[in-house]
Amino acid sequence: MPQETLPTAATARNVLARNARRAPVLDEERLLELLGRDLTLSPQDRVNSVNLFMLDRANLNGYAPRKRNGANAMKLIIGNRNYSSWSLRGWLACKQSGLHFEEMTVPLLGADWDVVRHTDPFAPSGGKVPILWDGDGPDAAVAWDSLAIIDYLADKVGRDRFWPRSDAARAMARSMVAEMHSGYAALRGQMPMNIRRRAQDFAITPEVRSDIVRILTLWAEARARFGQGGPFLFGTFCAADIIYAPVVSRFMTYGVPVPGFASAYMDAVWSHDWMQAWADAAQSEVWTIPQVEEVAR
Ligand SMILES: N[C@@H](CCC(=O)N[C@@H](CS)C(=O)NCC(=O)O)C(=O)O
Repeated sequence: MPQETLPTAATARNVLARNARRAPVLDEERLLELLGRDLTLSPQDRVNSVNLFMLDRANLNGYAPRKRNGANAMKLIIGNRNYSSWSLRGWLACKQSGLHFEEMTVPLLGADWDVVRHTDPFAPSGGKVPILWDGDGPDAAVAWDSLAIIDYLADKVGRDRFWPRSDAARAMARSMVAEMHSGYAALRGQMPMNIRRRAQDFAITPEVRSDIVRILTLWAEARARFGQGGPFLFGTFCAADIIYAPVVSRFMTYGVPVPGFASAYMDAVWSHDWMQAWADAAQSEVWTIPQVEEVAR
């Protein structure tokens, strides 16, 4: 796994800054031409360019989703798969919806991030990912924030795809999701998601320990009361599993010791096809975020 940091040299960022506003459409041919003419690129730079290009094609010059079977495809903008836990949740939510969507990955906190985050596609969220664009032109629907994306998609395809049917199970699932979304500050801050990494002898602080205990307690209760129909928190894969999936990854990265039932649950999440696909893609990403890597040392 490459550990080098993103280059600070002017790369595709400058190309976009110079041309995106002037050119009505910065298409692939034009971008490659500009890159070839103006810049000497390292392999790392090329990856950034491709991603900026993908973004450009989708949105930089106005939102223009491609059609599939006559219907507009939704577009999900996500950050680095290795690090962006909220992106993982938004992406899993799109998978769970069963709807077709296109995805665009932007490397967070890299040399280009400060430029990219101020472009139009990021305006609704104020420069954060994930963002889901659905539709065309001024009437396009846009949902940002992972929980809003879950709610938006559940409204679109039916609540049962995302939430347990019984009132008792659903009330608990919704509460667990809300709690993850608004809480666990210590765990989120001190154990950032880093899918590729396996930390040795990671020191768990008392604040993180109490977040972990709370999460394990909730997992245990959900599994015991509502988990009969399958290996996930409420039996079948649902919004609660989507929201806790990055926690599974964190527990693995930082070597958190867990009881057997939690280990079995984590195995189920980790071996889910979508998680495997996400983790594989995270493995092949070349970007690193040094401040997150530092935490695991
Ligand atoms: N509450 C939001 C959080 C979104 C968020 O903080 N995303 C992070 C990536 S995981 C981000 O965009 N960070 C880049 C930045 O703030 O510059 C959600 O649920 O989606």
